[in-house]
Amino acid sequence: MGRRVRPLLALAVVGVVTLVAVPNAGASPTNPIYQQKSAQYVIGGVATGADRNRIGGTGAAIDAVEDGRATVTATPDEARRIAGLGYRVTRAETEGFPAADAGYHDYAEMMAELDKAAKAYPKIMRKLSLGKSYEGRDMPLIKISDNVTVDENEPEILYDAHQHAREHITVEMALYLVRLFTEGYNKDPRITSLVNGREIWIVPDMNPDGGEYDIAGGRYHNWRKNRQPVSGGAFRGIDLNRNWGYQWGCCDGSSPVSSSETYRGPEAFAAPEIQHLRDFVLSRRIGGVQQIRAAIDFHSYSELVLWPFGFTMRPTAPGLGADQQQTFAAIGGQMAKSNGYTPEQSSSLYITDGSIIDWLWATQGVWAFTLEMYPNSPGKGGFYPSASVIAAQTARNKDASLLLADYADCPYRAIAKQRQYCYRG
Ligand code: 0X9
Ligand code: CA
Ligand code: CA
Ligand code: CA
Ligand code: ZN
Repeated sequence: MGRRVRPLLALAVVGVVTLVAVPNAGASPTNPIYQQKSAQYVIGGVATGADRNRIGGTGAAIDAVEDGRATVTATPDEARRIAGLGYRVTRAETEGFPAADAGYHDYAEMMAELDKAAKAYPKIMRKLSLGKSYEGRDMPLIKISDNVTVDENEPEILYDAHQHAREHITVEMALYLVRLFTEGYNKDPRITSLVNGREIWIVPDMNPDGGEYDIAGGRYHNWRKNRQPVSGGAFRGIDLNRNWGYQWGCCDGSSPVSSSETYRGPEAFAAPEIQHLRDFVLSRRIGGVQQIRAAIDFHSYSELVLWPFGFTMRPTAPGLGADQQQTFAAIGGQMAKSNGYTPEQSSSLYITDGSIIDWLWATQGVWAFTLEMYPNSPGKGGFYPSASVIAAQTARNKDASLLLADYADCPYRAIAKQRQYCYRG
């Protein structure tokens, strides 16, 4: 498949030229300042490399230097120390998305929209909490179903978005699904029957800290990972989609180096955001039976439908036999037909170890897909497509999303083996 553009990681790393990574001198992993909440500050009077080193020496992360001003991410103590060195320190205004992209939802706007929907559709929608991100942001968990307060015996499906900070269009996708299932209920018969016959879980924002950091100061920072300090505070961020605990770090599909874009973390499930989704999924295992049958993990960009495994190029592996592989390929192919994406096993893109879909499938038997959304080339905006495409590019995945929800009762229907696998007895 070499003809295809492979925008994903390779192109991602060249983005911010002004970025200066300053390793943190006297940082200690037990230093209590790392327990404090970080924020962005603007530092005035930053002219020379010596200025940057002095500022970096406090432990603050220098995000960018422009026109004599540095934007840093710092704890309150670090900010005080920078001020103590004689620099002018102000809190960076949180301006949300750049004005031209105001159509995207920042964290506060996302929360407001979810609260509004939960209030408007209390019979079929609940807004719960998955847990808190590293910096303490609430991670919403949405349930949509008839009799929503009751755990009914209905196939469950999970949609999660935004493991990667700069992939903001995936949050829009999750919000689209919330609107689709709520506003379409008792209007569109297909939606009505899915809301009645399934329990739908939506996690719109797996990486709220990274997402807010990526737009801090009204500029994009080309950020991918979460924001927890690693290597004793020298760097920040674990790649959440390399931190899952199945074949973690096995196969050169992630990096052991903490400054890397694909840093897998010091151990599997080191990121609190990933722990929370893992614990939720495990909590859906009832009487030894995982209730979640299917999942879509939304990413951008490349316009792909991907299925397990990512850790090996082999189409089958222990736990993924020929029938399962064919079922993945059949459903993936149908989804791709509906949205015009390219369907393939996830490793045909590149090997990834510690990804969510490998864990969901191998340890929970969840039919898990990754969708890489719009665009399919860096020329169309890469990770930052114009807000004007949101409506079309989220609606484009309506059928793929509904199709998988529909299959959740018995995915083997896709290869006509439902008798063999689903209705024995
Ligand atoms: O590298 C990733 O995590 C995904 N691409 S992205 O540019 N959005 O970062 C692809 C993941 C595909 N592989 C698996 N899901 N295993
Ligand atoms: Ca907005
Ligand atoms: Ca129900
Ligand atoms: Ca249930
Ligand atoms: Zn991604």
